[in-house]
Amino acid sequence: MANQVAILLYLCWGIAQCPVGGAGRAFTRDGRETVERWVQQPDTSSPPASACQVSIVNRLDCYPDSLTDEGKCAARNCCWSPVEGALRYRGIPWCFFPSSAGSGYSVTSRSQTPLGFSAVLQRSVPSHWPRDVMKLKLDVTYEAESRVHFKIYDPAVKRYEVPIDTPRVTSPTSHMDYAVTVTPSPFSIRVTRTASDTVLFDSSSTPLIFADQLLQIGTSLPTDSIYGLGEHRQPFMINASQPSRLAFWSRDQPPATNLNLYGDHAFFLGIEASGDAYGVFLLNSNAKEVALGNTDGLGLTYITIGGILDFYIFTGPSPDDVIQQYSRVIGHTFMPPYWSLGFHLCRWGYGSSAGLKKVVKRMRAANMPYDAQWTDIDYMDKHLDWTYDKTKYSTLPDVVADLHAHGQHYVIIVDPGISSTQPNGSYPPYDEGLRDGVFIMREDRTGPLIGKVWPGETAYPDFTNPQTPVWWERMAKSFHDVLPFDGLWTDMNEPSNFVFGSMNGCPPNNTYNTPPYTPGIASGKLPDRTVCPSANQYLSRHYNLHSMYGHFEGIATNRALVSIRQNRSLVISRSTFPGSGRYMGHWTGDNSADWDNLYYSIPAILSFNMFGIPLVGADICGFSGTTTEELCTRWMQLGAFYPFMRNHNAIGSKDQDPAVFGPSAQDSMRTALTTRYTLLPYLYTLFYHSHLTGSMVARPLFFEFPQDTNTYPIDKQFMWGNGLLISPVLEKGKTSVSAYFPRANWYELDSGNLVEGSGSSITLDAPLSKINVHVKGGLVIAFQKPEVTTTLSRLNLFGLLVALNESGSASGDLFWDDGDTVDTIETGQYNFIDFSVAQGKLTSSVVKAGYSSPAMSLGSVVVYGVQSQPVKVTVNSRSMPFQYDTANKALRVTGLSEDLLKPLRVSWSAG
Ligand code: MIG
Repeated sequence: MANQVAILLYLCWGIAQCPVGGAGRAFTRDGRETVERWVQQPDTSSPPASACQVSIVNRLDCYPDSLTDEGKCAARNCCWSPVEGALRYRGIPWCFFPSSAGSGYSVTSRSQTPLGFSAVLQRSVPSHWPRDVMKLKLDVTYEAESRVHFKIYDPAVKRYEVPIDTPRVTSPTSHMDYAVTVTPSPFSIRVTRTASDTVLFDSSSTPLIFADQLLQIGTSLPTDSIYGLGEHRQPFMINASQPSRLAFWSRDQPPATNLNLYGDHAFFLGIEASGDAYGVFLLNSNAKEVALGNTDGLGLTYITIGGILDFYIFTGPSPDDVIQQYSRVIGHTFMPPYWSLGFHLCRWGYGSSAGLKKVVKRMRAANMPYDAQWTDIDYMDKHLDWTYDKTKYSTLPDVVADLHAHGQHYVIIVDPGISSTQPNGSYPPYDEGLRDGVFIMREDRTGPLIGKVWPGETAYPDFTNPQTPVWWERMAKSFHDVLPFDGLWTDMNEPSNFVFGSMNGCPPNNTYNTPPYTPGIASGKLPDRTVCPSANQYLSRHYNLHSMYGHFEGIATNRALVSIRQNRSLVISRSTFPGSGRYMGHWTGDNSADWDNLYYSIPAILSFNMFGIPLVGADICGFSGTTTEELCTRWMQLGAFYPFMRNHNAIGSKDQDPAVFGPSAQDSMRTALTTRYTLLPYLYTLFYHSHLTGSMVARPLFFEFPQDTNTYPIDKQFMWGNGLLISPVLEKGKTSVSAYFPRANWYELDSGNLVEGSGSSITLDAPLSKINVHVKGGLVIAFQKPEVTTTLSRLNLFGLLVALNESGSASGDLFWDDGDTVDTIETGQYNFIDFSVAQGKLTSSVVKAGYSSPAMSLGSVVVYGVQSQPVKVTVNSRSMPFQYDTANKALRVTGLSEDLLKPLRVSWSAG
């Protein structure tokens, strides 16, 4: 009773909005009354008069469930302050909780640890959130020269922590590029890059809150140019001075601005005006949000509703350094099978195996380079996983055999939802899954949680349970015996649910389903389009693990495939989490067939490369809606430079495979495909580097030109590695493109025509038949004559493209193996060759020769930027005929057949 009075007093606080009558009631975002929020509020004194003076960015939405007004807001005892002007549409709450600054936490003790220091933090006045953790521990670990790790957690009660492997550092680093300082009262932490004195992280301007289901920490920012914070639809550069909120909670959500999409990546990279870069990673898988922009100065505030505060700061200083440092924490990409870098074709609704066969045939007749055919849920029998429709798709096994006979590969979709309504004993995935206890359990643990997806009512495998991958592999294996797929496409794994929470909804008045605060996610309700957060998984509540569902499914799926096929395999997942790149690639989901979506694919691809998932692509030509010949042509051209290239569309939409279009569109598409296939050895080598070091495959311009501030916002052009610049047309009706060229020599890929980059934009010709690609001077790129599959192109002669820089030199490398065997690097079954060029001479050094069949033979050398007609060209001391293009200053030597595993020496002497 006394407690209730206290609650009432606390709620009335004397704020202007304190309602007349009906006071003391609090509501969750779906309008249900809850007492829980207020139970731990011993502070009955009036708040300071400034309780509603909360800067825009620090406002915690008190009424996220629907539109509100002053009266409704007052009924929740919250502050009311409408936002006008441009800010009005940015989702800034008008009705928000009073300031929770209180006196914050203070450091009560501090101690040195072998790798850093620890501190005990104590709060004396509770925040207005239930279950404040009044005593916290801070561990700061100097993990590496350019990486500091700090954790704020409850030392008394073990809380949920994200189950991914991160480096365990045991020996101190000899040198640190940063300094960490702690202000004792109120507590704040600051990380400075010592070389530049830049403050990279400073939590002093935002109150630290650490309540059971509301954790908040903020930081200042040394720059307003930041990148990352996915998965969201946004330009690549996020302007941090513009107030906005980004929410994170994996969701089956077609990309739209400001909505939380399929994956969760709370990592960002900032580039400072000096060209130095740094990175910040919050390792936390709970629903969360990041508020950007600050009326008090540049800042960023994290709010998460569970777990702990677990941060990594990376000091760079180059952008590429930052990404390598981040990848070291989350893990490097898997080495994709070579064929997966070819062209993939898919659609939802081939209708029948005859319909599918027709498309395969016309693609072959049109001579389109094409490595993999996919089928979507309509190949299944009643949408049941691990079955196929024996009526409509009766000849599917023959189609697959035929693909394999042509050196092509086959990928099928598999959804996580397992039908729970098949007759007993008729559907092993459910029967055995139930027997093995692999499904996500209801809140009361009386049985599997049942939701609804394509096959009707479904249970959801809990891939965090060690039993589940075993069962999953068994199901995959017995289906693979029938239909030998080479890759698996894991869709719907946010996980998606057509009903709210479950067939019976979610247990009400439950702190996981309706927590005290819900971040600004689409719909405002955690169970929306997914399973109840209160459901039980092996490792924890779904509440904690939700955004990792696709990650765990992908790990299990990758392992199953590798074990079944005994070969490198392909998993392409819709939902991803930090570390997913070790096992899977990603496609960017349900875009639509319009020019806007064509553009937004570039920021998405660059962001996922930063997130350690370089094998990424968007649905080429658009998933929903009707594409046009022009749009699809432009999209095939751009898509030829997605690290993962797949054309896919929705059921009901018109066919959009390249072979369905008219002759000139087909020619343009074939040219784009041929260009990609020619460059695959270079792309593959970039994946090797990514696998080894974490550096990115697709990169923004500023990674190579961090000193050139003009490059920071550029996301309509991008690069492959540090050498190829891609400048696509992204607008309807355009036959030219304005492209930015940083200071360097750039050569048009096919002609060698020189563009002297001067840090300005140039208008390039871009007829519908052409995508502009330029090679940076200083680079050697290995290529191979293209074919209609990689199975064939891999047998062809190699070529070397040398692009000379201003001083006539260049370098590059080539990684090569059989493209299929698992762990070739670990077992030494690969080749690695370094190329360098100076003073009219190209030489190679064979760093590793561990793979010999078929032989690697060099058929041609092309050199761009040879200033005058050579008088003589020798290849391995033999004089060879050559052509010299005077206009473009390009030297071509063809008709060679040199063993690339022996040192190579090509020289051209000036006339
Ligand atoms: O509820 O399997 O993003 O690529 O074609 C839609 C059918 C389910 C969503 C995927 C899309 C796929 C579609 N799927």
